[in-house]
Amino acid sequence: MAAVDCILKLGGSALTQKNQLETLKADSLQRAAAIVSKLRGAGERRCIVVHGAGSFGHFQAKENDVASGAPAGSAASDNLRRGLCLTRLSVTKLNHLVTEQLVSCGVPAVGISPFGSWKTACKNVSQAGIEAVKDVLDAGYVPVLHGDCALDLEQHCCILSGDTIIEVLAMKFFPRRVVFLTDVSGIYSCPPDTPGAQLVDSIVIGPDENMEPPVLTSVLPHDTTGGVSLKLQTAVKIVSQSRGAIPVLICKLDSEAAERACLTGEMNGGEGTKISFFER
Ligand code: ATP
Ligand code: IP8
Repeated sequence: MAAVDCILKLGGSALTQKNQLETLKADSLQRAAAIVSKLRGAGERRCIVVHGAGSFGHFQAKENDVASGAPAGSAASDNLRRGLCLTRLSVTKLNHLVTEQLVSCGVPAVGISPFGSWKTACKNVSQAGIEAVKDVLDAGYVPVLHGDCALDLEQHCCILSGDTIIEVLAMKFFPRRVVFLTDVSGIYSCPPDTPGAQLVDSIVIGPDENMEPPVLTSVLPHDTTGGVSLKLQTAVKIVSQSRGAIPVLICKLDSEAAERACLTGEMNGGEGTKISFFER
């Protein structure tokens, strides 16, 4: 399979006001689309964009407990099915907005919803819709996936985070780098709104997937996929399973560092967090 240059996660917290139902940050979306356009202009033609849900999806999923699905062995209730439909309507609305902005910046972007081709068993990915992503890339388009609902073999359905999707894509496509663009400058020693929180420039993953330094995290009450801690878990897996061959960078979408991180994989101290593999 031909290599991919960059897998980019546009965080739901960066693209939307995560606390206000279906509220887009239009300026941030424009900035994100301009970055993808520059990546293509710089010759990085094989890139994959994945975006989170932010305030498009998490509220509906939380309200209807879509992440828990139905108890094993019992049928899904009408309420659960309706909740799944409402969640999907919301995330696909954001996917349309993101794809539309990319196309208007000259990027040949095509939205791909994971629902249907990605499946889970007890919330773990059991089937990934890789072929569709590969075909779209090979045909010269930029696939734009998103966190979504998934049908689950054990519990009817669950929520599949964009972060989990990225972990699977990274192992299949082996990109030169994975970049997470979010609403804060990177990973902090503790939640960024906590007194004394400090941006961590570098996190090193040891041979048994331990993280140095360790960090403390928090999550919004309506976030159905675990917030920044899932992002860290994804980053740890990508770096350790590739034994450092795929670097992971996390920085703020609304920053000068974001463009450079995506284009070159370089970031200066104080600009974000680079996650790399322990070397003896
Ligand atoms: P989505 O899942 O909707 O795509 P996202 O990927 O943009 O969202 P979140 O999961 O919302 O990102 O994580 C980012 C948020 O995590 C930030 O707004 C920040 O306040 C919070 N956070 C909590 N603890 C930390 C930490 N130690 N370092 C960095 N951010 C943290
Ligand atoms: O925001 C969540 O995806 P994420 C998807 O990438 C839904 O974690 C449907 C809430």
